Amino acid sequence: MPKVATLALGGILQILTWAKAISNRVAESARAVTAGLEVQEVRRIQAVESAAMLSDHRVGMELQLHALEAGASRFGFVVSLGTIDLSCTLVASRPISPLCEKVGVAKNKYKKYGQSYKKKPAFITYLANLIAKKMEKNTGRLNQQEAKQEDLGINKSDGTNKFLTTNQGVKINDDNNSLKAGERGPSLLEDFIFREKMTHFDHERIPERIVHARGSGAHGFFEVTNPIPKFTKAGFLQEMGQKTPVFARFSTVAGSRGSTDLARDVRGFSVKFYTEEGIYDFVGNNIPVFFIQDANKFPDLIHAVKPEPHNEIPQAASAHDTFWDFISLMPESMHMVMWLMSDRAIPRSYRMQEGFGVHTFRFINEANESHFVKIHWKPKLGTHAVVWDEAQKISGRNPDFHREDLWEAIELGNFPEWEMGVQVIPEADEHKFGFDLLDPTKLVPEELVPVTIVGRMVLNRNPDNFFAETEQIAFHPGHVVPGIDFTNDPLLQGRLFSYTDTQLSRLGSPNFHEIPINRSIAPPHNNQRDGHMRQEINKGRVSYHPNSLGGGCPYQAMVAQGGFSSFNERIGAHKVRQRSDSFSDHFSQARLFFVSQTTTEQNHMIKALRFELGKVENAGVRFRMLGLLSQVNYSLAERVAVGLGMKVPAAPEKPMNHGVGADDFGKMEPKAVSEDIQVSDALSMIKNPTVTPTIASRKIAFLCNDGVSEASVMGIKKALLQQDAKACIIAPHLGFVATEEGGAIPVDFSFFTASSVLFDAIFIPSGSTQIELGGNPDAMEFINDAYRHCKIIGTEGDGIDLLSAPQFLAKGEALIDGGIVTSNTIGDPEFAADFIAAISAHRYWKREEILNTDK
Ligand code: HDE
Repeated sequence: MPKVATLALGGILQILTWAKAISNRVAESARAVTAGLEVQEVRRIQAVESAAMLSDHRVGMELQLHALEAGASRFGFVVSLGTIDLSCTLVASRPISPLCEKVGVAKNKYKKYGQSYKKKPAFITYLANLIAKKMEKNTGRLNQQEAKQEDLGINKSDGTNKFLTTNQGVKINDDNNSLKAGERGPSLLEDFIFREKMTHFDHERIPERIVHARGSGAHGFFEVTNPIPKFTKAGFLQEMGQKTPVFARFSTVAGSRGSTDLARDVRGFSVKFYTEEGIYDFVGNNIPVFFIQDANKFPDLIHAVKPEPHNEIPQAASAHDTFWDFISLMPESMHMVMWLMSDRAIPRSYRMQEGFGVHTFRFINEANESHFVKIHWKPKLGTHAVVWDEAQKISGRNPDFHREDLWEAIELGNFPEWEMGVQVIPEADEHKFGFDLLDPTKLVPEELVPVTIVGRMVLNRNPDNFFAETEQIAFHPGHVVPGIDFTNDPLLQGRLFSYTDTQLSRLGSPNFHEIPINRSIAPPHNNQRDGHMRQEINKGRVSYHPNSLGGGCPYQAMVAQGGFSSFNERIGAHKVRQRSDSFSDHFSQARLFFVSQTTTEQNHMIKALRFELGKVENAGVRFRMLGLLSQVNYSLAERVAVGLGMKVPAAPEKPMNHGVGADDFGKMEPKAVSEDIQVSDALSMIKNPTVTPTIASRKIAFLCNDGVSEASVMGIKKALLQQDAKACIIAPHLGFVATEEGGAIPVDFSFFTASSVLFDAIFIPSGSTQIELGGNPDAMEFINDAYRHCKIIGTEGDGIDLLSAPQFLAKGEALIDGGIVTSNTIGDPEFAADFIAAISAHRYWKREEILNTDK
């Protein structure tokens, strides 16, 4: 919480305590203040230094304003009105240079507003305006990073110290009983308080997003670290250090709003940039390609993956017949399917996933030159995943795992961060590659066109209200600013229609741009009018263009004035309903992805396919899928087939491609094109595990029994905390565990409420009684799961004995591996360092060679 500015009145008065906030009306009316000044808080001062001093200033006063620190955007003043003394915190939309100014307030002004309570809002407004005018002279550049928070402040409300009222502002005396005819009689229709409350409740839900219903978001900022005016004139990418407020939302695709975070699915990765030139929405995924090439197939794809319509099963899962039936007839999906079967589809955290714009966009510079561009986000914590068995268990243990992780990280100050990068391709190179840049089932390998980092995004503030912000935010790939433009990718073109359309039924009105979280900080002015829930009060008689009665306002902007003008692309073509032949290589990049993975990652993909196809009941669908997989990589198909107890067909079922018009059936089969590259390490998470190895924000479970060594617990806990990791004490019971030394350590979770899958690593401290945990099945499951999921296990002193407890894993001989870090002594600094280094590598994947009997 930023500090509330302390002020003085006449240089003498000091605020000692803040108390009850006064009516919202004061803040509301005062917020209309100009020059970027907004009254954020108005409080009644409970005590002042001396009542006598105050009385001197009751009529006619001199305010002395103090800005606390250089660059602060928050300051305040105190004013004494009649018997109530008010402090006012003002928020400026720009940093204030250290300010200590005297503002004289004439007696007659105070008299004009009088001492009546009702007129106080007006007086506050008057004062704030006065200050605003003074400030206009000595304020710096707009503090863009805060601009959206200040804008949202307009709509924030807080019931603290307020009366309960109806929506019409009438104070409610009894919110517990409805109006009845007699104590035991029927309820009365007259009860407007009950009817209003119940009606509002009855309409609290809105339709969830048709896709990406499940998600979570946060506020933050984007900062330019490498301006790129050479490629784009987009205002927010021009200057080093320039900051733009953002709101990011991450989501799964198929599940409904209450579904688990850990579904095997693509993750949505959306960022709303509140730029000075209007809203720019980045609406991407954590996977750089998509299932289909033409938007017209999107409803089919989504119908196929959503729960089956007759029984609405399964929720948030692609492992069912209709999904794989569709895929088995659409070879264009094979590249995306490879990604979906990889661990990319089960991220460890929203904070540890990449983001991709998928489509090729255009950047347009001041000279109106166009470059093709692919946008990437690279997480500072590296790209990490969980394993499938773990994902399924997390779904039961904590379906809000990703949501909670994002929330907690921000609350604890571990602000998630990504670098934004671009792959820029000159117009002249459009046809240089074996694939078509307009084909959204293809990526541009980073080895061919490297990613240039242009800035970073930091998420540093949780929303105040999930519904108002995360649920009501409306993204649209068509929300662009001058300098960013579209290509003819047919998937993108269809999206440009769909996103506004969907908001009309989801948010219920064409005025969804007025919802605070969607509102641009560059205020809109146009002739659009009316509609459900219109907030803006457009003045004047003119709502058309051109006009003379309104002086021609609002007027059009020339390109030089920042007016958006679409890129002047030359198009000379026949009107056709047809797929370009250049889109027909469906297997090369799918193969590139598979062969670029490490053996561990390939094994995970094979298991995922066995799981997914194993859930498919129709043998024909499985068979067709094996046929398509054999076109990607024969050994992949063979190993999947073993798991299904089937044989790979000698040739795939023909025609393979059913995603064609009736007259083209059998004529648009997949074609192989010469491959641009054989292997791309950038596609593997394990080959690119972490940007900088770190354990920051990782959670380590300390398995403790009564009698645990306090020295052992505290020593390692301290070492982990120093690296910004989180240590949680898990014990057979809540409360405290008694220590060997005679002390007590507070317990965070019992074995009953926690589980290994919710942690990144485990530590078994020393202690003579630790061995007894071997008799606790929950504790044993904890260790077994950590071992099975290749997590790092650290232990010292007596803790080591627990690893050889008979209950721990059948494969006793395989116990000690590079992922198990031990020390015979307590407090060995080398042990702590080794343990930390091992955790920062995320997992000890080699252990799978022992666990994975099927190679
Ligand atoms: Fe979306 N998509 N999509 N999509 N999409 C929606 O818009 C759609 C596609 C993506 O956090 C919807 O507001 C079509 C690709 C994200 O609020 C809807 C097609 C990519 C989000 C819609 C696609 C995405 C959505 C549902 C094929 C990655 C969540 C609710 C032509 C580049 C945004 C909404 C958020 C949401 C349509 C394909 C990303 C229905 C027609 C490709 C991240 O309008």
